[in-house]
Amino acid sequence: MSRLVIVANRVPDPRERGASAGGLAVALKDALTRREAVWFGWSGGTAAETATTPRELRQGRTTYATLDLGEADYRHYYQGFSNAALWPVLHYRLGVARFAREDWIGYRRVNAAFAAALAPLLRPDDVIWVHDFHLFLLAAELRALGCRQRIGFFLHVPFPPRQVFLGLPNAQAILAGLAAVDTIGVQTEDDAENLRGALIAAGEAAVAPRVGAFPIGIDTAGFAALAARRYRTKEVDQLRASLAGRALAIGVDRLDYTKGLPQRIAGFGKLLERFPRHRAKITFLQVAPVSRGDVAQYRALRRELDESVGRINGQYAEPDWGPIRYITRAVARPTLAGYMRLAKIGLVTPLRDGMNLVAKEYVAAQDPEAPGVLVLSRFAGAAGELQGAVLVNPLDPDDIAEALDVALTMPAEERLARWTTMEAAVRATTATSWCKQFLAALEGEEAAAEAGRAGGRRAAGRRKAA
Ligand code: GDG
Repeated sequence: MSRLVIVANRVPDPRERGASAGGLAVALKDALTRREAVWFGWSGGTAAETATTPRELRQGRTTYATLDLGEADYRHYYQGFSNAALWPVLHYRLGVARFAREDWIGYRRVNAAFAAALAPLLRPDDVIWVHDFHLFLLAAELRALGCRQRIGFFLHVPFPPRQVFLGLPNAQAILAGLAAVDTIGVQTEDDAENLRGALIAAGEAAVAPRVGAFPIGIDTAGFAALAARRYRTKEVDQLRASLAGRALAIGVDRLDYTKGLPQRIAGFGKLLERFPRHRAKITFLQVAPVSRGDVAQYRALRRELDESVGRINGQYAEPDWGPIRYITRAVARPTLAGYMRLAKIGLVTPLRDGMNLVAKEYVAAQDPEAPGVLVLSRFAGAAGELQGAVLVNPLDPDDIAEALDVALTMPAEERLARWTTMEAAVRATTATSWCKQFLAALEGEEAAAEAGRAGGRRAAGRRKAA
């Protein structure tokens, strides 16, 4: 089997295991244990200049190869073009995006620098899988250096309608860069349609047939087992005791303006205002670890949330009950799994999301005897698969309040019926199946040809022996 080369903006630290492992590392775990692999990308650290030679660390069958980013590259490539321009535009928020020509130049420079540092590590039969919007141009840069390996690209976030994407300065150049990719994966059919439309509009119609939907999943069985195990631990017992018999609703999101947090808090406030019978009967726990805390928009979001949580708590709290608990630190993954199992409601209301793994984790974490209710944004990729959720428009706090009321009063049989369909869906599409499907599409022809060649060699061997 040929070697797999994963390229992503961030490379996980292989020394940090277990509790802190998350995201892509969990999703790729299976693929990385099956074959020889390299994981290449940014170390997370900065230096005066972007490094030209990666630091390598080998663990098991994977070599982790990382580069520090130069200070200016960090500002222009990462904070600038990736986070301040591409991230909002890909989430349909053209108006929030901030463009600067220097950021685009920095983005191109880092994509080229990554390609130049990666190329010498490559073997002719490697298969390269590039992840996410930070590295739209990497494949084209590798091709310019003469790389002929198969290259796949997967976009974890949504792809907006072409009219929105083409509003991004340099959109044309990004789409042209995708012509260097053999298989282009996105989360949903809608994203695939949007990307094909943008490619056609940009004069890259020949690339459109290479785009396909590959919805990502989680390690469903593993997360379910973790939640069941962690349900009876000190941390979860403490939370349970503090609720004093009240229902728990939980939200878990990086603190990001695409996750719909202000609207969600407002929705919870509306529930207490419009449905007074739930007052002092439900507690909402929002876990929102700060990410990208050095970007102005994220600081503003934090201030807004501090204020609205404070206002609602001030208005409705009783001496022995506070409506909202809001934590801006990360919670360890096993504890989070236990909290999700304890929660009667999973409140997942992003304004836009490529998939949203929290929705799937909440479903996997439930007690099959008494599952909770998922309240889910229609604009999360996961909504396509999780039709058993109570779907809401995340921009409408009244809709969220009504959905919470429906969830709190839902009969047990309906809860079970809805959860059963969702659990089947999260078991059908897992992290492992996502990986396999994408790699099969990427390596399809190659693998089939190799099998054919091997078959031919075996037949020739038999003829010789005969
Ligand atoms: C991007 C796309 C797509 C969150 N808080 C804590 C914590 N988390 C974990 C969750 C979940 C992960 O982080 C977040 O994944 P999401 O999918 O919800 O969202 P993004 O980070 O925006 O991911 C998204 C995803 O890529 C995969 O393709 O689904 O649409 O935007 O696993 O549980 N984990 C721990 N503590 C926390 O406080 N341990």
